[in-house]
Amino acid sequence: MSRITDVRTGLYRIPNETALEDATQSFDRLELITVRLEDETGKVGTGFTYTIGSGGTTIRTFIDDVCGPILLEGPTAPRALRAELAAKTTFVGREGISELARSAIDIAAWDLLGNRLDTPLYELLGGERRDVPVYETDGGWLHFDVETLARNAETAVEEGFYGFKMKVGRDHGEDEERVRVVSEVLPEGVDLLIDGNCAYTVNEARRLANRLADIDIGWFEEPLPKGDYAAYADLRGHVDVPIAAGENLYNVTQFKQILECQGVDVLQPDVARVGGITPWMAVAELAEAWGRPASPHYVEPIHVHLAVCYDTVPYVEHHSTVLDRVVRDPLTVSDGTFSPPNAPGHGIEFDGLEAFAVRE
Ligand code: SMN
Ligand code: MG
Repeated sequence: MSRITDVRTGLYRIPNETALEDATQSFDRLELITVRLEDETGKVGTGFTYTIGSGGTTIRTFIDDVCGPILLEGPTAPRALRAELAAKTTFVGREGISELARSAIDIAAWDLLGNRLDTPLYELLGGERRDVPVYETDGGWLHFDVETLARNAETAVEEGFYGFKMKVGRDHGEDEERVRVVSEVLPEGVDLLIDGNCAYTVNEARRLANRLADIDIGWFEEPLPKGDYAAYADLRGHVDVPIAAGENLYNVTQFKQILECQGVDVLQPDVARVGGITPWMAVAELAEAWGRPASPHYVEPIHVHLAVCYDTVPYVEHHSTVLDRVVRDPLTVSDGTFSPPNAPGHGIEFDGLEAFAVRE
């Protein structure tokens, strides 16, 4: 197979119109770190990862300084390339900066393969094109007062979304009221999902779940601190609501560990953080083997290709409004669904990104 002859990276900071608030984070700009791979025949693959504000310069430097030379020497088939990168770079870490960097490269390698074979990503991965249900995240942030939150939930229903995710975790009395108001707006068939962004202790999360026990909640996402699988298992053993986690898990082993601890019901791998498409598929297969749903976190223009490969993906998240600002043909929601584009590779073409370039 043709070798990689050119590796280029980019760093972009795209401001959010308003900062998006959850219980532990404020998302006031999207940082995109892009990787462009070109092979000796002139075919190109593009990948990216993101942060919610900072860290991008370090990720870009890691790609340029550590991964770049390996890419120019190594294999180009995505799985072989991933194995090579893992062998040569995990000594500096299997999560965070280095896994974000490897994610961007893995996505670029699959896109390059799709472009070489003139085949859309979902087809390359063995999936059949179909409509994928979508749930809405955009209206559920903590900075919305309860009236706005309820209106946003109503709009999501009108637009046909299959679920509405709202943030909790700021004030426990307020949490209950906000969840009850939204639950009254959502009709049968539109799932209510709540996301704690790691803000609770086991006892606090358990009390909230018990107080809301009469409401049908599709999942309680990230109730507890990142990585504390024993705490997740403790909580899950004491509440009925399904527990979701995964946006802060950075490799297949961590998903295996939280499953083995009995700490999770719904796995939420993020292709731009878990190491790319190759490990994302492994997590989806792990979920399938355990009889658990996998529902991807964020980055829907890539996840829509991956979702069609599995019957165990109930829906994809709709969240990428900031990303959409710099993409030529953003996915559109139709009857509450997305379908993957038929262009070769992932089909994402950036447009207007240069205006946000960081030159350092
Ligand atoms: C979230 C947090 C940070 C970036 C993107 C999305 C959020 C979610 O927790 O689940 O949508
Ligand atoms: Mg979340």
